[in-house]
Amino acid sequence: MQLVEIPRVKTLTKKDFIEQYFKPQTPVVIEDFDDDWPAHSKWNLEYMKQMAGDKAVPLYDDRPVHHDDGFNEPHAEMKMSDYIDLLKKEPTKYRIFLWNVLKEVPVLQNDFSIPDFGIRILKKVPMLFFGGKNSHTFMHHDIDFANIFHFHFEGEKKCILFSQSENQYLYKVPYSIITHEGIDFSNPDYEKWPALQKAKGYKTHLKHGEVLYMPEGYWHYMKYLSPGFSMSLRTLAHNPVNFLKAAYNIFLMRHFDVLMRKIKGQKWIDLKNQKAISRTNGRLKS
Ligand SMILES: O=C(O)CCC(=O)C(=O)O
Repeated sequence: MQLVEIPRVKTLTKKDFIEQYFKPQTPVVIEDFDDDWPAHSKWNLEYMKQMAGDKAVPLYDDRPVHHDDGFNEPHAEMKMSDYIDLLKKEPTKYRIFLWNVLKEVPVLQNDFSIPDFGIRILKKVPMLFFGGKNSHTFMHHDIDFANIFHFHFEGEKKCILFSQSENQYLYKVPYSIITHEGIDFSNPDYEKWPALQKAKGYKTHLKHGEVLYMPEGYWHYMKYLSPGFSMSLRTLAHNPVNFLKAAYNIFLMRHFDVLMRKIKGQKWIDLKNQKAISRTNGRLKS
């Protein structure tokens, strides 16, 4: 993989964000964006335990997709206070993925405001993500091709991004939004996944108080180097083609995939994984 560092700025005006990053659809890290938010000084794992300790939270680990699973179905559940104790005690693969702060703990909204980057951010879906040391997400892109502003709190997280232009090298699994789950993007085996050598992408380490802008449909792999959490704010896809792809994913693709899992069982998952390999390696040869 040919990865360059994501550009970093201390602060960014609305005009510069639109001209230099949103229009060309290029990622950027803003280092000091949330300094004015109460969240900047308050949000850490202990505070989350105090504010949301009693909530039952859905957890995901890194097991491969199984045909019995629904689309993006959690693998376990725990009380938030127990989960945070676990994060602090030892490395764990369990992550919280897409947890709506507004719905679950509305009072946390007092700690941040919806920023004005010059594009309309959806107010109702501020999503939280948590992870233990060394836990990681699969490489995926968001189903809705959103522009994402990803604010990180406590700990450090490694992020690898690719734009949709790199799809041909990424072993994308058909009828899904993930790449082949066998790939370790932190240390890829190029003998097994030769096309990855051609993929051009971005990398960064995100720290407390930094915000990563991920343009529409960007693939992202996140590895928690220490326990921490992040909040993603999102917009609708602005590019009409991406908007249509989002509608197709949400209204057709995911339902078709769930139906095929029911009809064909594990064979469907295995077939999709084989196709991810044969299509990508086939294109590499031709
Ligand atoms: O950092 C994570 O745990 C996942 C983040 C993510 O997938 C997102 O913001 O869309």
